Order: sequence, then C-alpha cells, then structure tokens
Amino acid sequence: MRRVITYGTFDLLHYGHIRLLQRCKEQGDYLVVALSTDEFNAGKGKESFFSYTDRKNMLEAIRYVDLVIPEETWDQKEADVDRFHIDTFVMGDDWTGEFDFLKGRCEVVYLPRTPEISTTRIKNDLASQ
Ligand code: C2G
Repeated sequence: MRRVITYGTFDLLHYGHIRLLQRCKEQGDYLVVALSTDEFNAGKGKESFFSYTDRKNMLEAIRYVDLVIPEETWDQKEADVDRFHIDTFVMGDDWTGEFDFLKGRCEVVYLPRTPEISTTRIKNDLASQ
C-alpha cells in the first residue's frame, strides 16, 4: 500500500483543493491530510472562515481522503512521514522546493496549482459584490 500525505488549510473548500486531493490520491492508495488547526493558522496570521472541526468534517466527506490529522506546527512533517509510514509527500507547486528536506524520508512531489481559484479570490470577489 502506497501512503501519501499533504498539508493545508482547505478553507472555503473549492475545486482547486478537490483537484489537488484527487491528484494526491493518484500517487498512492491511502491519503493522509494534515489540516492546519485554527491555532496554527493564527500563528500564520491567517483566520479561516470555517473552523477546524468544520474543515475536517468536509475533508472527511471527500472520497479521496482516508485520514485527517491536525497540522499544529511547521516542523511536524518529518515525524508525520515516519509515524504514518508515508511514501510520497505532495504539495501544490506554490511550495516548490520548500519541503525538499523530506527527500531523505519519502518522495516529494509538487503539483501544478489549479489556476484562477483561491480562497482569497473567493473572499475578495464576494466582498466586492
Ligand atoms: N491548491 C491548488 N490549487 C489552488 C489552490 C490551492 O492546487 N487553486 C493547493 C495548494 O497548493 C495546497 C493545497 O491546495 O497544496 C491546500 O491549499 P491551502 O489550503 O491554501 O494550503 P496552504 O495555506 O498552502 O497551507 O504546511 C503547509 C501549509 O499547511 C500549506
């Protein structure tokens, strides 16, 4: 069984997120999503529209997702890769190079982001209506 992990906030879940998760699952058989907690986001100066609990429930409803765990710190990735016996770490290519330090532990894949859509754009477009 090939095990895959990805990380993110996944706020205002949209088709760019879904396409990313779909392509993550194409990399293996079991997909772990490490979901940024509200506290972790606060540390990034981000406040999500939906709470961690609501974002977690939405992700767990997606057919590609097998397990959702909390992302609480920037530096938990090596321990997560070891703990969940991860074969492939996947992120969108806005993160290209940022996680190459994991290459000693697992394959690292950066996938092209879906153009034109983002949580920020959704918020801005709605605010300007
Ligand atoms: N994404 C995408 N296409 C978009 C928007 C997002 O492929 N149009 C991808 C991002 O590249 C990321 C994932 O969807 O891999 C989740 O995006 P965010 O929720 O914005 O995650 P981010 O804020 O980048 O948090 O430790 C890493 C961080 O938790 C990543």
